[in-house]
Amino acid sequence: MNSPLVADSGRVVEPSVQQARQAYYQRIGGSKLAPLWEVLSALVIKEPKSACQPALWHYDDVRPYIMEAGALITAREAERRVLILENPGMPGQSRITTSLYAGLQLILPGEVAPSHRHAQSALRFVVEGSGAYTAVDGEKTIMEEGDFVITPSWTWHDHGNDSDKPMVWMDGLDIPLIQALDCSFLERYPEEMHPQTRPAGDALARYGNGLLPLDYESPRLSSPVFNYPYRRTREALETMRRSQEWDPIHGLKVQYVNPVTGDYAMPTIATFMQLLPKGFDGDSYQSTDATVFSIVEGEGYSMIGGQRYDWRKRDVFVVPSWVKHSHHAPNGDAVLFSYSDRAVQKKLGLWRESRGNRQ
Ligand code: 1HN
Repeated sequence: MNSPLVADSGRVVEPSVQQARQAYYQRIGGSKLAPLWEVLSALVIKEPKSACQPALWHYDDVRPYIMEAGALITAREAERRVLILENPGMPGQSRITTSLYAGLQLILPGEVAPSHRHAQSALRFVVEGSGAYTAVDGEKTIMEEGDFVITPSWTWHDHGNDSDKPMVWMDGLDIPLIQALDCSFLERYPEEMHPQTRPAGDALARYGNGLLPLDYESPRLSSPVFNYPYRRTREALETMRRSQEWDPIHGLKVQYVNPVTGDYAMPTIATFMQLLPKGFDGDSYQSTDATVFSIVEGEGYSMIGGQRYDWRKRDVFVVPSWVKHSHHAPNGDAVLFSYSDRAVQKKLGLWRESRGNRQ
C-alpha cells in the first residue's frame, strides 16, 4: 500500500499527500467548495468529445410504433402525440443532440392538437402525408411533404388534420438549450384553437417573395415566413444544379434564411437542404454543430466516425459534434434536410469546421 499514486496530471503523489488532500476535499465540501484542479482536465478539453452518439432511425421500423400510438392516445389527450428520437448516448434525456430535441409527431384525420405557446422554438419537417395544418398566431398553413415550418418562440400554435390521411412530421426544438439556460415558459390558450386572424398564405405572400412591406420591422428574431414549401426549395435546387458546381463535401447545399435579416430562419436552430447527385461520393467533414438529417428523397449512405449508415427516404440520422463524416449517393439523386445549433454557435463565435480528406 506504499506505492505512490498517480494524479490526473501524471505526477507522482505520495499516499500521505493524497490522503491529506482527500481529507481536505471532504472538509471544504461541507462549505460548498470543490477543487478545480481535480476536474479541470474534464471541464476544458482539447476538442469536442460528446456523449451524443451517431444514430439512425429507419422510418419503416418506427412507423408501426407511431401508428400504434395513434390507437392508444388521442392528440387532444396527449397534447402532442410524439415519439421522441432519443440519442442512445443520452437515454432518458429527451434529446437527439446535446442541445437539440427531435421527435416524430402523428396527427390523424379529424384531430386537433390544442393551441399553446412556449419559450422553445420549434420546427416541423413534414415526413409523410399532406393536407394537415399548423396555425401560428392565427394564420394557418397547409403542409405538404418536405415543407419546413417554424413556430417561433412564444407564438401560439395548434395543429389539425382536415385531410383523410395521417400526417407525420419531425419536430425539432431547442428544448435542451432552453433547459440549460433555465428560461422555459409555457402557456395554454383558453380555447382549443386560436382564432384565425389572417388568411392562409398571407405570410408567404408578404415576406417570401423577395419583397417586404414598406419599412417593415420584424417583431421577433425568427423569420416572418413560417412555411418554406418544399415545392419551391426543390425547384430552386433543380435550377441551381444546372451549373454543375458541386461542393465535394455537401453536394448542392442551401440554408433557410430570415428574409428580413439574412440570418438563419430561427435564432437558435439553423436549417439546410442539400441535393446529392447520383454517384455523389463525398469528402470527409467535421463541424462543431451536431446535426440531425431527414431524408426527403432517394437513398444512400453516410460514413460517420468510420461506421456506415445506410439511409433511404424518411429515415433520420444524427451526426455528433466534431465526428468525421461523409455522404454518398451511389444509386440516384438524394435530397437531405438537416438542422443544428449552428445558429447559436455562430452568434457566439464558437462554430468551427474542418474540411478533411477522404475517410
Ligand atoms: C410542442 O409544442 C410540439 O407544438 C411538439 O407540436 C413537440 C415537445 C416538447 C415541448 C413542446 C408542438 C414538443 C412541444
